[in-house]
Amino acid sequence: MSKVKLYGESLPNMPWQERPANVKNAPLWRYTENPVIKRNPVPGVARIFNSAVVPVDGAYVGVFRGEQVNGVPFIYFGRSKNGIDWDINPDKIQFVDEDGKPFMPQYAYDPRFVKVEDTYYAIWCQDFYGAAIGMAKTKDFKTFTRIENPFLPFNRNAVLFPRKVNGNFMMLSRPSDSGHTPFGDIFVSESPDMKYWGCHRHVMGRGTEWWEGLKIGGGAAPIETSEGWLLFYHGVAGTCNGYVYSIGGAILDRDEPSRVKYRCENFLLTPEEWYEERGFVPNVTFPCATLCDADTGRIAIYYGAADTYVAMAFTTVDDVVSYIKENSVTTDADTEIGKR
Ligand code: BMA
Repeated sequence: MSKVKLYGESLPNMPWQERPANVKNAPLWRYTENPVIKRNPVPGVARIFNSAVVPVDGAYVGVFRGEQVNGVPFIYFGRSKNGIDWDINPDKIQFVDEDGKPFMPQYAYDPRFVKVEDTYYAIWCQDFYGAAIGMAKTKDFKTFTRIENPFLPFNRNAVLFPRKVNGNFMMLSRPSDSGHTPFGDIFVSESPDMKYWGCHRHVMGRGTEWWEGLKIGGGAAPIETSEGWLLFYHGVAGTCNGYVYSIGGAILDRDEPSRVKYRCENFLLTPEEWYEERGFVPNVTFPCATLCDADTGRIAIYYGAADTYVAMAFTTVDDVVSYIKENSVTTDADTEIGKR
């Protein structure tokens, strides 16, 4: 039983490895068999990375960023019994619009997948006169019904909360430019109906620390704990040799998620292994999903590695929350309500 309460379901069969003896001080440890999805995983798809999974009926399903052999990314669907070995459908997801007509974005990438009430929502980046957020919902993983774009361009990173807060759906996002964006803060927006979004609040800005000094963006769906919403996000350093993407951690107020309670000044994980340092884009660790077991406090993080692979890392709610709290540095822009 963990000291920090993790709200959610029991997942006794979730992927898991105990902390290795040689990882003493780090808050996360990598799966020893990484990467879990390797190159050329499906005919016509060169790389799968930055992808998201959810538990369903004792097994797992996921939405995957599949970079086709012509370089264009689309969203693919997959299933797994154990959360590690994935059977990915070779045909990209064919969305329908709310009238049931086929819908296919020009491209689609970095999907998140979040269950809210009885519906699963996929959220990704697509073209809408520039990079913007696309969304779809499903209940059966057969029909994915596109929901109209929640936000104006440009925005490439959106993450839904797993439940309503104060009666409204909540979504984190990171307004940007349409390119490789050398700036960016995380905001939160509310919606009563998943259609109209407003009450925008600033959550947190790029960090004062070098590893996240250029920009930040949402990662996995926030995890509800007794300390607040545990958020794994990405932070980017701009080096003379390109961007470096690390995984960061923060804890948001449960009732007012635009207030950051704790924010870890250290990265939780940064590119160190060959599959993180070497690939289509070197030096990228990009979290998009977690699996959690409310009984034990175990957390598995799925992250994209070097824009080429899917990798996993583990922690427990006690380990990661205490690490974030012990190393927390917040600014006024973090702790304020974020309304001007
Ligand atoms: C970001 C996004 C991610 C990608 C990262 C590193 O801007 O496009 O999909 O993983 O860059 O290339």
